[in-house]
This record gives sequence, structure tokens and C-alpha cells, in this order.
Amino acid sequence: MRVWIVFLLCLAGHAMAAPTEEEPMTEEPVYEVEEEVVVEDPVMEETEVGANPVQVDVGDFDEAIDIVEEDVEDNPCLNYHCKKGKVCELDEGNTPMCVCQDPSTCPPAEGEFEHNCGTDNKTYETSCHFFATKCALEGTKKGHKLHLDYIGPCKYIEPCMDNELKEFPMRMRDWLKNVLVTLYERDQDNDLLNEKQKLRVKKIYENEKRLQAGDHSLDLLALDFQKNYNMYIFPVHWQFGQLDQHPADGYLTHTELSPLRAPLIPMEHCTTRFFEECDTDADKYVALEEWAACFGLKEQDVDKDLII
Ligand SMILES: *[C@@H]1O[C@H](CO)[C@@H](O)[C@H](O)[C@H]1NC(C)=O
Ligand SMILES: [Ca+2]
Ligand SMILES: [Ca+2]
Repeated sequence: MRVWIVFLLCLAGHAMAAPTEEEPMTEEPVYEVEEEVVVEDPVMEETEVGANPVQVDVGDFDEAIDIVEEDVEDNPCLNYHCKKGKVCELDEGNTPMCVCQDPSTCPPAEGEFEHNCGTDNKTYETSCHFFATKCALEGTKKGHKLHLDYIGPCKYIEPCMDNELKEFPMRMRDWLKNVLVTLYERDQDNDLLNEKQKLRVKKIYENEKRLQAGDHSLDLLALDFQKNYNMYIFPVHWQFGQLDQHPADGYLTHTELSPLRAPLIPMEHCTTRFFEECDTDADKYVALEEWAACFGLKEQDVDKDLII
């Protein structure tokens, strides 16, 4: 049961709020500007009332001192949002602009859980350090290829064997179904599931034929998938929707998939191969159709409207 609680926490909080990377879709400057102006997390929120946000955020070097001398009220950077890895600075004309953050200005990690492993197999102290580093490499091939790989420090990941790769979707779709049922059971007042999702899960929850959570053999998992196929359709769609948020465009990027690794520790070493093979057209995105096929759903059961 304890394991389940950990999974739940992962799902409800940590994993969903896991650092995600906003991938630049185009190099056009117009897009850049639009993205940077979006006020997602107003900088104010993180700052105590009365504190000088400029000092809190930057706190060094000449430019910072210039800014500090200005009236904070008039600081155009205050409500100017920069994407991860960048911070706002003023140019000579007092116009705010986003520049790469110096990784050394990132707040230090409060624990190992904040470490992240990049696809370069380097451990980054926090996601802030990662994005600042990636920003500095912007425009280079190396920077383009650098993504967050998984949460936690880099470690040795054993190779995924063929037979394990086959088990992966079987275990995962069973796990997804159990996660949803558990969320449903515990979530009468919280908002872990929305109303539409609750209606769907209710049907699974109340079905007496449902295979209860447990350490089942692969044969039993396979048999249950045959017998109770319909119960798996929604969980597979649900997970796709949970991951497809940065942006929610019907495709999963490598980075959008990274939160999934954390809760799937027992099969973790197969995630990379699994997702590589899911991307059947090899365009580096896992589309909903590809995702569903990976989990054994039939083509006619893939339904965008189930992502609710
Ligand atoms: C990645 O780094 C970890 C820890 O530093 C190491 O054990 C592992 O072998 C590395 N993996 C690869 C593929 O180099
Ligand atoms: Ca997406
Ligand atoms: Ca694809």
C-alpha cells in the first residue's frame, strides 16, 4: 500500500509539476517575443512582500546594481515573463528583454530529489541549472539535442532486454488503471480528477470483473487485457493527456515524457527503448495514435475526445 501512496503523490504532485521544457517550435523572433510575454508565473509570487525582487533574483554584478537604484514600481522587468533558463534584464533604452540566466544564480537544490539527469548523462543540480545551461547552448547542435532525461541524479541504467520491453506496456497499462481507481477512491473531495474523468473511472471502479491491483503474472495481465479490454482504453488516453501539456498539441516530446520515468521505477530502464519504439514514424514525437498502439489499443478505439 505504501508503494501506492508514493505513486499517488508522484502523480498528483511531483511528477505532474516536474520540470518541463518549452521547446522552441520555430526560430522566428516573433514567436519568441510572444512566448516571453506570457505571464504564467508572475515573478511577484515568489517574492515576499517588501523584498526587492531584483535583488532576490539577480543579486550580483554591475547591471544588477543599476537596476536596484531604480524605483521598483517602474521596473519594466517586474511583470515581464521569461521562459525557463532566461531572466529579464533591461537594455540601454530601459526595455525589458530575456537573456540567458547564469547557472550560478540558480537557487541551490534542497535535496537530491531536485537533481535532474540530462540526455547528456550529466547531473544538473536543479532544473534551473539545466535550463540555464541549455539556454547558453541555444543555437548550437549540442543545445538542440540536450533535454531533460529523468528526475534525479544520473545513474547507471541497465539495458532493457527484449522480453522486458514486451512486458512494459502490459505492466504499465495495468498500473495506469490502478492509479486511476486509487485516485477515484481517495478523491471524493479533492480535485485530482475532474468530473468527466470521474465518470469514466467510476465505470471501471464499479466493474466487478476488474482485476484488483497486485503483483500479477504476465499471463494473467495478458488474459485480463483480453477479457476486460474496455477498462484499459480510458487509462491509456488519460495518461497521454496528463503528459501532453507543454504544449498540449496531441504529440509527446521527449521532455513531456520525462515525468513518467519517475513513478515507473521498476521498469524504468525500459522507458527509453519503449518510447523510441512507440514513435513508429520516427519523427521524435509520440502521437496519440502511436501511443495507443504501443499499449495494444485497437485503432478504432483511439479517440481524441477521451482526453478530458
Ligand atoms: C551515466 O552516468 C552514470 C553516473 O555518473 C554512470 O554510472 C553511467 O554509466 C553513465 N551512463 C552512460 C550511458 O554513460
Ligand atoms: Ca505536446
Ligand atoms: Ca511519431
